[in-house]
Amino acid sequence: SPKVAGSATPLAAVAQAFEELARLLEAGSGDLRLAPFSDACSLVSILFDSLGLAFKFAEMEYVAKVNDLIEASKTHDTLNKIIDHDLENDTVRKQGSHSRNLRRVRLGLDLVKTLFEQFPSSGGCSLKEAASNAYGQVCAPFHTWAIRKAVGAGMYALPTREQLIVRLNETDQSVHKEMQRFINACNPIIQYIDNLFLSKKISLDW
Ligand code: 1PZ
Repeated sequence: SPKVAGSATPLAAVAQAFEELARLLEAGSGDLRLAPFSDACSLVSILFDSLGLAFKFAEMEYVAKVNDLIEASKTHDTLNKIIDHDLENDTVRKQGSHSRNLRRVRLGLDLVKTLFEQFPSSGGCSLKEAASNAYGQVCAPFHTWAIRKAVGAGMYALPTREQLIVRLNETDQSVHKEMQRFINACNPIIQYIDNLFLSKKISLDW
């Protein structure tokens, strides 16, 4: 698994990045900058390395969306501005637009957050069950039948809970602690993105 400078584990690095982002959000009086946001989202992909090859396509899909936002940050300063830009061009929901990719990346964050919230305790349900539930709750309503089928098949290739903890270089105790840090930091970010769309009269049913 990749080593991140200055952080003990991949999970701790991701948690720390989102804690810093949550602090920026708080300090920024309601305007979050796109560059630090997309950098933090980019870091989440190090968790894919622990999931195995079956989720390579999910990683590529997620990374493509994040990279589009990184690219957009060169011309648009804030999350707010990319949505305004797409509103002016009537491209908010258009495939490949920055706003649509922001919506997709937000779904990815919510998926990880929800899985962490439902991460089984030792002796609890399997990782496959927890991940299937989180996917079904968060992403499946917005994915096509073909994608849902592929994800369902991929679930069988997930590592066990114990294997995942070892691959993440965590322990039974530390894994829940780091996941909780991410959950706490990610909640206001997700809420902020939803409010951004809603404040511009854009629904979230897509
Ligand atoms: C630790 C997390 C384990 C959970 C494992 C569940 C994996 C979910 C796999 C999701 C596969 C998504 C495949 C592609 C979906 C695309 O159709 C959509 C629509 O794209 P568009 O039409 O706008 O071009 N793309 C997305 O929804 C992108 C978001 C994917 C979210 C998956 C990333 C989750 C991050 C996990 C990090 C470990």
